[in-house]
Amino acid sequence: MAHSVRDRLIERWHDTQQFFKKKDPKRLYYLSLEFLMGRSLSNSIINLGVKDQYMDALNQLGFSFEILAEQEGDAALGNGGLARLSACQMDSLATMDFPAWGYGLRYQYGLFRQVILDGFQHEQPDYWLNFGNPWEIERVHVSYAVKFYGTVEEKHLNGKNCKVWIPGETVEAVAYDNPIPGYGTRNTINLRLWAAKPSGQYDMESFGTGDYINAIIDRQKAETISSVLYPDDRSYQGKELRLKQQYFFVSASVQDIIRRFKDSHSSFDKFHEKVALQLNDTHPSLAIVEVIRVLVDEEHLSWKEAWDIACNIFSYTTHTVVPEGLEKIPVDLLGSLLPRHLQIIYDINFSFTEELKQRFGLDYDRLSRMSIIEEGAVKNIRMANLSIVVCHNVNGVSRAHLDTLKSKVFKDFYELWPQKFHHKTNGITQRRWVVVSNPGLCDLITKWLGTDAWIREVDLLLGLREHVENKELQLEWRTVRRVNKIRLVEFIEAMTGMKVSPDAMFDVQIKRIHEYKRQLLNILGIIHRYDCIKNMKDSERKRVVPRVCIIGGKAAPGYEMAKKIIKLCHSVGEKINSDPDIGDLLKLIFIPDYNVSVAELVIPGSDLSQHISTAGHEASGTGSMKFLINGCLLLATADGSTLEIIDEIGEENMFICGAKIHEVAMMRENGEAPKLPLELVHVLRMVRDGYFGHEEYFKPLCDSIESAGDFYLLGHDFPSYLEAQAAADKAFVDQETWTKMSILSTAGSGKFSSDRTIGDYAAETWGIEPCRCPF
Ligand code: 26W
Repeated sequence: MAHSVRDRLIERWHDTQQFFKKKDPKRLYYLSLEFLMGRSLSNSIINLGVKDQYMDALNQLGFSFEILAEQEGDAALGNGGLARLSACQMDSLATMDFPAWGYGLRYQYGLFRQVILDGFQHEQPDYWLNFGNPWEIERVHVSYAVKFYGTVEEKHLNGKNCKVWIPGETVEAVAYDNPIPGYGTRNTINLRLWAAKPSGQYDMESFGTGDYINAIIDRQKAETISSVLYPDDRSYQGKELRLKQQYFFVSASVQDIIRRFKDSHSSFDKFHEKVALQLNDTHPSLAIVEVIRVLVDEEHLSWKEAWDIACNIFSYTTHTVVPEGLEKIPVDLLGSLLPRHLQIIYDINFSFTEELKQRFGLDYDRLSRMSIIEEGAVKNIRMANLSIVVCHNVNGVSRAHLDTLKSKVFKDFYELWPQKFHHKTNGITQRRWVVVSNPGLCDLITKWLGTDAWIREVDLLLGLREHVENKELQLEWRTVRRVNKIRLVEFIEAMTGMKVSPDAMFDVQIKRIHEYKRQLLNILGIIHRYDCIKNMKDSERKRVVPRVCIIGGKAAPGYEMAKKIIKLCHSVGEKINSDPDIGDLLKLIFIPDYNVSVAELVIPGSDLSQHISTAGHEASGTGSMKFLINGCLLLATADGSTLEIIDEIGEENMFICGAKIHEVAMMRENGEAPKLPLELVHVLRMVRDGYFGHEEYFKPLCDSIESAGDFYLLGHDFPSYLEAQAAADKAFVDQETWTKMSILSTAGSGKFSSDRTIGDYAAETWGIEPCRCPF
């Protein structure tokens, strides 16, 4: 079936590329080291508009589409938020007919599989290409040599002094194309992923030495460049392989882009009118240096010409909130791997610091803060500074994120170039997150709006507000949600062996495990709830709203605290779930190996979802938007994109808790360790006393709150968190009110479509226009 769908995809993909070539519009190239695409089959047949035909054909052959679709594995070439964002944005770019391409790496091993043994996380390799990948087209003839190491020599060529880079190693980049079909359009754009292969050029040199066996082994080593995705989504460790990956993908992409441009242009005069390059965080920021290098050293443009082009074509989006999260590369490492690039970075930094001196005088503190080179015991290149200096546009991913960039992370740069800084609030695609994953709700929305046009024009969802009081809609809404809950009940039983009741409130927190995302706050709240129920009289128990608490997410393999949180979740779950006093009143489930496909199943079946990062730490957050559009209520802190969600659907339709961003800043400045609330002290006592076993192993978790300053302010936020939870219980008892809140959540979610995000980027950052291929 995949191969038959693929034929259709290739046909449209081919027509689209021909059409772009003929029209020669300004194109967007989206550079990202991570794409979390998930499955492709359902998405493809829906976007191609052939779902009914395929379902019929399969039925005739005696297969069920649902069962078949579940056989497909996820393409998990990314970690979390940033990676899923790029996938959603590709869907919007295709659907909105933008002449865009994605570029990335074809990792042989995607994000690790999470296996839980005795409550502990273990990582297993995700060899997703084991049974072949029907969605990619290998382009053996589209390949480029990528150079590493070596030396730079000065040469005198055609009356000019030139720099010539003599590489020490060459690796071949081979293209694998992944068609991305738009919805309701023939346009099918391309996601080109590069794989590393040994280079022919390299062969000759090493085989010449006579050491045949070692030459073969060396050849194989080339392939390691694209072998594995780094599973850490916050810290940079200055690893050589990571830097090689970045440059490998950037160099191949830049060569490809320049070659395509030169196919139809004889000079670079119009390059900036035809090309926009978007950097998804700083991971691809070497592209800036590579473009300058190719234009100066290989195309023989002047430095000024190359510089002007670079400044006009690049834009950068940052996904980071804390300065420590910014990427730094040791100068020595970069200098040995990419000697010519280091020279160019120094040249850029020289002119930049000269400009700074002119503007601010000899303010050495400022100069050292803003310099692209960080001085110190180890000299580093600050990739964010490099990106800001060159890019014409720097975007944050939510309004609150932009405020933080202006006032903290990039304060100095904001003072210098206020006009560069903007935000484009993130979004998610309603095609995958409703049409594919929640067909019941999709049909219901279409029925009540009287059109399915909302799948391309999401603002039409607002029309649901008119019907919110309609009892018939409310009943149908509850029925659809109930069916999704039952599907989730079955999934939970299959994954964990636990039977849970669909009558309970399903309370979900699924995302990467991080201290700042505060899964620990959630678990401590659950212990508190458990303790309360244990101490209740029978008459009181009758009033308890039954809950199924669901937590899922992966911890970076080296992140000890996150791993402890996973274990605590299991230990607490074991205790609660087997306590006969508790029965169906409370269950705690950990869903293993959380990924895109799991999210597609869990989100439509959730009643309440939690987004409770310490205010000021989540740049945006996009999980919340998927829950919102599916009519799941949010329990959240006033952080990242939640602040904008409040504006759209109203605080009265959500459960908001915790310190505000400015309060967090104040408490941290004052350095006061506030007194912990008694309920929290009691709950921590239970953990410390070994109520859930493993007291030594859990000690650092308790210490982080009680003796290490409670950096993430669990103590401060605990009471208001419990209040928000109580408010959710109260609302759930009145199912009619709850249903109305749920309908209003979906109705108000339109702003958080990636179609809106991409529309804003296209108009305000990239300057590209739709280019629609005729049917
Ligand atoms: C390997 C190093 C590394 C470092 C940072 C890999 C990936 C990252 C990302 C920037 C982390 C990330 O995914 N950030 C999230 O980006 C989302 C999309 O903008 C936001 O919604 C989240 O708030 C942000 O945490």
